[in-house]
Amino acid sequence: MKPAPTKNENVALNHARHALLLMTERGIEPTPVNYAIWYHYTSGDKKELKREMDELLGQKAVRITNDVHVYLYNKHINTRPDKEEQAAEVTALNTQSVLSEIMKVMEKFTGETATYNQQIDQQISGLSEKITDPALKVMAKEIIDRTMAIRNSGMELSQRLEESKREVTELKTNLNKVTTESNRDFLTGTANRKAFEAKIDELTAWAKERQKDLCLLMIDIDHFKQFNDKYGHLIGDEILRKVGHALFEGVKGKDFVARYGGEEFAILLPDTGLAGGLAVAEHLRRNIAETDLVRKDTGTSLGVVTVSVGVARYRTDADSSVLLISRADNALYRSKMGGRNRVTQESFDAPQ
Ligand code: GH3
Ligand code: MG
Ligand code: MG
Repeated sequence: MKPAPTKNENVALNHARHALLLMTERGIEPTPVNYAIWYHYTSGDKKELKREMDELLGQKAVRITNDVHVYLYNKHINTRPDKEEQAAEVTALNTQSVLSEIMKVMEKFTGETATYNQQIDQQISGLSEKITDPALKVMAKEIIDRTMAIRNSGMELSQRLEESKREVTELKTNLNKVTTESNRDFLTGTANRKAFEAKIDELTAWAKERQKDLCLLMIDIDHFKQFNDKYGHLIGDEILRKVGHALFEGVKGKDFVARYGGEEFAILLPDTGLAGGLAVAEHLRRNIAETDLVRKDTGTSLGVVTVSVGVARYRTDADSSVLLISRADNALYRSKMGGRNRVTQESFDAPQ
């Protein structure tokens, strides 16, 4: 049995944990020098260091860089009188790479079976001798203790690692699945409205930042209500699926097809100007209008559906997702007013 940690060891361990927490919160690199500063800061045993750090933390604009840590280390912790020796100590401490040695110990531990107990004991005793800084000793001790506990539990660490690896992979797969499902329209299999809202914000920001072209197509099935009335909602759904499929198949990989709502779709075309957007829209419109829809169950013809399209281009100087959608919507409305089954581009005198 391992002796229980003494009260002092427990206190030191708490300081160590607190120090690591503060460093993580502030995104401070976990080098031994940086760690030493934060360990002494949390333990409060170097009053001047604590006072100076509190002052720095009070000034929001000051970033506590590695250089600031080295400055504080040399001023409050490094006891070597000579500047060159001081620098040597900082370098030695940071390149000694205590943590990577600990990782080596753990790797050894996972890799071998027959001789590993003996090897690990040797490594650990060698390692303990090398670490002189009290703060690092505490950190190393915690890791070594954990390693020993796993060893003493009699469980194969490699087996446990394999198990957790499997769990992590499984979790990732599930997470991906859930994310994909929540972004997809269940009926047509295209992206849904929620995913569209996110994508249009992402692409307008991208176009603005890189000064790139971006086009939006708003597409609405013509007289769809009549189809539903004539054939019923189930056939209506089948047609919606077919139109969604035709749109998806009719564009390139980086283009984004979404069901905007009801019998309306939206397509985002990155790297595409107004002329390109109009060409894609016309190609999709014609393709749909020329396709004879065949009923899946009976194989009989349902005739054709047509779509009306509105096309707008994102203006990188002064524009927004909302304005872009509204211009494409206006253009779509004019396609309907003009007789349907047509493509209309945004009107340049439309309100910005
Ligand atoms: P317009 O050419 O002016 O667009 O005429 P429309 O009949 O397509 O337009 P309207 O807005 O009057 O009707 C849209 C119809 O789309 C009404 C609704 O029943 C149908 N619809 C919307 N969502 C679905 C769906 O998920 N499944 C089915 N089967 N029909 C839907
Ligand atoms: Mg319609
Ligand atoms: Mg509609």
